[in-house]
Amino acid sequence: MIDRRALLATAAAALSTSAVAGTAVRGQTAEPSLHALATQKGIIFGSALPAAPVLNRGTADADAWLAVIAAECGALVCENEMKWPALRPNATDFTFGRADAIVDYAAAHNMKMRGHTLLWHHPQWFPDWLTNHDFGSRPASEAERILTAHIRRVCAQYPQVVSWDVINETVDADTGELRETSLSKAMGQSVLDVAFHVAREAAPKAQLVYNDYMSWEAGHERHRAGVMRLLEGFRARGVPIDALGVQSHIGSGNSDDSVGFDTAQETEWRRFLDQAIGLDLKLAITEFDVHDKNLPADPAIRDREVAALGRRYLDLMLEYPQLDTVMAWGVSDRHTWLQGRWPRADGLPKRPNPYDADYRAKPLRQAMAEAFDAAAPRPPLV
Ligand code: 9MR
Repeated sequence: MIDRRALLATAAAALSTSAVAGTAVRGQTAEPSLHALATQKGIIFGSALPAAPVLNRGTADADAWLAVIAAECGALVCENEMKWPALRPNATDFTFGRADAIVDYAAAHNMKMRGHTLLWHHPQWFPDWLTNHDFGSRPASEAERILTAHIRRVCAQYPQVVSWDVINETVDADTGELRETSLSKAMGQSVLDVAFHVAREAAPKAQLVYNDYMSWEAGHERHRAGVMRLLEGFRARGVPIDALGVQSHIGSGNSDDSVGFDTAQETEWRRFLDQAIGLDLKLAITEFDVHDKNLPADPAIRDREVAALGRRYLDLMLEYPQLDTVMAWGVSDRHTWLQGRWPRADGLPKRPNPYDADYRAKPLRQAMAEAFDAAAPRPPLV
């Protein structure tokens, strides 16, 4: 068992010349980590991480970033490095280096790994070669061969993964229909069932997850309905699926809609979650962050509102004893996908993560700690 406080103290000492790093790291030493608080309740807590900080160790930003990761997380998930465009330069080769770096870092720090994702079944996120692949005269068997080989090889490379996002985001959020890709055109939507069956064979001990971003917010009705149809179909066909991954990119949304966490929508959301657990599925929060796009400029107000929404959401989700995992989609506002998308009208940097851009803990970090502390214990995944 790694002593996280000692680790933080070492990191803080190593970084004492770094203006970026010092404060946040010191600020955490007296408190139990989010991982410790979550573990007490049988919950895995961790974060997405790209390879960059692991590969850039020795630079101030990478070391400060990893100090927070090492102090707070009991699990990691590669932000991008296990996706097809990262692993597959072409139809025959695999490039594991960047994902390996993250997995090795996790192992050295006694952290579990989640796997994201065996198939992001969305044409936008396919590598070009796969979209343009010539599936030949027997397209269904060629597509199945490529898919099966990919899943077997990747699962064999990472046997330590405790939970795989087998399929990511294949339900069109606007229509609720299944997305078409080069693979589904070649072999039909059986691509989804096959992926789960092969994942079960190749990773027999891992939790197998369908992961998507449907939420309680206005405009998500078709998305929720489409995901539920998919899950019901999986169950009816005997497809080996264990959990629904609820990404949980919550907050003021990707449009100008308000947060909309009102009673009627909350009722609908609970109904959706109840249906999922009624299918004997576990639940996982796989990509938590709290978008502050439409909140006022004042950072203190923003941080307070982000924390309040985060707390309310986590409390609701943690009411479900089936929820066994909470993964943050990044720990620091310095490195979040949301900085590059849907800019705020005032152009200010966003503040969606538990640590700020200088790696100082924010009210959201406290809200997460309190939510874990308030949660009922549950049977751990592993
Ligand atoms: O955060 C990820 C970003 O760096 C990538 O550019 C993007 C495309 O690969 O994916 C982002 O992560 C997404 C995740 O893989 C699936 N759910 C939505 C996440 C945010 O877009």
